[in-house]
Amino acid sequence: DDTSRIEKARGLLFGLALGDCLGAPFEGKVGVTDADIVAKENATDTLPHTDDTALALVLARHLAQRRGDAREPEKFVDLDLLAREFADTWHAEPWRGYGGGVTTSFRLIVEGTPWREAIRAVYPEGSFGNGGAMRVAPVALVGTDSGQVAALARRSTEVTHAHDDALHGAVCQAVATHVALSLAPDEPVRAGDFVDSVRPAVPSPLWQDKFDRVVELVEQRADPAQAAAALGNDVSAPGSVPLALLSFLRNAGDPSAAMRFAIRAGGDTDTVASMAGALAGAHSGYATLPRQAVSRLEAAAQLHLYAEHLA
Ligand code: 8NA
Ligand code: MG
Ligand code: MG
Ligand code: MG
Repeated sequence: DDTSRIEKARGLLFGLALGDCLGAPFEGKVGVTDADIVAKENATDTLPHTDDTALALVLARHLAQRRGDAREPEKFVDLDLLAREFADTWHAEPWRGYGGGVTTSFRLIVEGTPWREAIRAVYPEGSFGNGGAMRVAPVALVGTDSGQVAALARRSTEVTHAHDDALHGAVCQAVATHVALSLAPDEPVRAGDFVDSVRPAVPSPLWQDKFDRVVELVEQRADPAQAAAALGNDVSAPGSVPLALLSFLRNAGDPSAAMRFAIRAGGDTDTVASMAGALAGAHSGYATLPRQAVSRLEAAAQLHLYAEHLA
C-alpha cells in the first residue's frame, strides 16, 4: 500500500545517508566498537554527509524530474545531463571526499570535455571504484522489475565508471535494494533466497563467487573482521558491495546493527555503511532507523522530498 511504499522509500534514502554520515568519521580506523558508533547516533550535532549522499541526491533529483517511463531507460536517465549534474555538484562542493579518479574526470567535464572521454583520462580501462554503487539505490524506487532496475543502474553508473566491475557492483546494489523493497518488513530474510534473486542480474564469475562467500559467511555467523578478510573492505566495487550485502543479511530487521557491522568491518566505512543502510532501510522502513540520528542528517529535508516524489 501507499503508506508502506513511502515508509520504505524514506527508509532507503535515509538509510543511505545515515550510513554515510555515521561511517565517515570511522574511515580507515581499526578497533571501532558498537559503543563508539552508538555515541555518534545519540549525539546532538548535525551529521554532515560525503560524496556518497551528495551524488545519490543528484540521481534522486534526476529520476524525480524525468518524464517518461522506466521501461525506456534511455529516456528516463539522460546520460549527458546526468554527467553534467554530477560534475557540477562536485564543482560546487569538491571537499565532500571524492575519489581521485572522479575528481579528475569531473574537472574535465566542467571544463567541457565530453564525459565519454573524461572518464578514461585517469584509467583508460575505466574506474572500478564503488562510486556508481554508492549512489545507485534510488533507481530501485523507479524500476518495476529487476531488468529495468539493472538497466537504470548501468546508465546511472556509466557516465563516471566504464569498468565492468563498477557496473556489476551498481547493478548488484540496485537489484538487491529492489528485492529488499519487495519484502515485508516483518518477513524473515533468508540469505540464500535473497542472494539467488540478485544473482541473475550479475552474470560474472567473480561476482558469483562473491555471492557464494556471502551466503557462507551468513551461515557461519561471521563477525565484521572475518567478513572484511573474506570479502574486502576497500574503495573498489567488488571489494565493498558484497560486504554491504553481508552487513545487511547478517542483521536483517535491524538497520542500525547492519550499519554498525559495516563500520566495524573497517576500510571504506562511509560507503559500505551507506550501501548496507540503503538495503536495510528499504527492507525495514524509516521508523526502524535511529530517530535521534535521522533528524540530524544535513540533507533531511531533501531526503523527505525525494522519498515522496519517488515513492
Ligand atoms: P574513483 O573512480 O576515483 O575510484 C576510487 C579509487 O579507486 C581511485 O582513486 C583509485 O584508487 C581506485 N581505482 C578505481 N579504478 C581504478 C583502476 N582502473 N585502476 C587502478 N585504481 C583504480 O571514485 P569513486 O567515486 O568510484 O570512489 C568512491 C569512493 O571514494 C567512496 O569510498 C567515496 O566515499 C570516496 N572516498 C573514499 C575514500 C577511501 O579511501 N576510503 C576516501 C575519500 C573518498
Ligand atoms: Mg564518501
Ligand atoms: Mg570516503
Ligand atoms: Mg567511501
